[in-house]
Amino acid sequence: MNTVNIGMVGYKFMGKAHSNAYRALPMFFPHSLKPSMNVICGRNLEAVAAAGKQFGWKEHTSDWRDLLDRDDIDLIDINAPSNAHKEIAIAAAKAGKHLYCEKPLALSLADSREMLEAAEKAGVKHMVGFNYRFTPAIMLAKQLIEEGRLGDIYHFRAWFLQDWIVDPSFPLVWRLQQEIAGSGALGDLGAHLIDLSHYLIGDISEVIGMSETFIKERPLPDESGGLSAITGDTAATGPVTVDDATLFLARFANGALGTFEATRFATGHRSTNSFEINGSKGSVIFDFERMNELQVHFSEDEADVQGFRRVLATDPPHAYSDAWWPAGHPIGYEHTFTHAFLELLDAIQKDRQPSPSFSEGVKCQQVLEAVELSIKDRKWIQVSSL
Ligand code: SOE
Repeated sequence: MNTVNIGMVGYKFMGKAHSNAYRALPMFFPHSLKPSMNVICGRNLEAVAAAGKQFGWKEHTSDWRDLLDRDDIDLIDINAPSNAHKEIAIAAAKAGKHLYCEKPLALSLADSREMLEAAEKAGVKHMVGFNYRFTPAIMLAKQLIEEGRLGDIYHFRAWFLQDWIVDPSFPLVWRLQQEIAGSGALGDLGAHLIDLSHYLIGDISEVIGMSETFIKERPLPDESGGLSAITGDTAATGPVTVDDATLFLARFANGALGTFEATRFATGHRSTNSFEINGSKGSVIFDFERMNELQVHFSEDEADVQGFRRVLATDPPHAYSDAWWPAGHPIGYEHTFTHAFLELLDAIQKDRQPSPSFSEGVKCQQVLEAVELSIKDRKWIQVSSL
């Protein structure tokens, strides 16, 4: 087999990002299995037809069940809203399809565990969409930690800041509804930070958090379901049922301390995704707005040149750099998805589980739920108790 036939459920922001990655793969990673973009699926037939044409899919359908019995579908890529993940993933696993599912894996820890169990029972490959792991500068941070070049790790300090809902007239889109999204800033943005902390530092043992919903009522979206609200005299509103911002403290199993901030109310921050790690021998600082760089400080440097310096992760030996552009030419957000799908196709080719798999999705969900419980009960929660 040198082709992986794909059926993709979802066609908006992530559908576009995933389609772009599938298209780039054979051009930049010709040794990989070749993705074949067979069927794109979405509930609105007209809209999914248009997206399919624009993104380059061969066929489209409005019912994801159509994908299950087809022999020309090996992999189901789920990037529909979070409340659709579980049913599709379990049915697809039972039909023997490999799985890629966007984050957060599910609406609850229990649901995510059922998804993992179904995938393991079916013996299919399963991967969760923590695309930021595949940023070369973040991979460099991991390498420095693993090689002991930062020494013992003391602090992980992370923040993911957006501001797209600061305006109170912004409509009540699905991401602001608990029954569809699971949670708000915590599950959408915090999930990425939690996963990066697992990837870089290790397991989180206990957490305590706080959250706020600053705007509690919002206008309903207009018929397009897009980002515009119903306006005029008939304008109706509905309750926001997720967190606008969540902050939490964490203790890692290895003794490091963590602080996490996820908010959609950081006015002026469009999408600032950053972390800083301090160890006994050095520190790193990462900011996704400058995603090709890692700032590093090593205490062993000569005293007169100590301080943070900028390492550009665009050239060999940095990850993936030889596949893209000549030395010094940066890559962008979309490349993280290409790298993630390269990992998935490589895992299918070599008959191994990709990473991050649904197990990492479950692990993240466990921390999300521990944070929510700590907020509800106003106390520290042991992650392993859930
Ligand atoms: C929207 O808040 C969002 O697109 C997230 O859903 C993504 O996972 C994150 O990468 C950027 O922000």
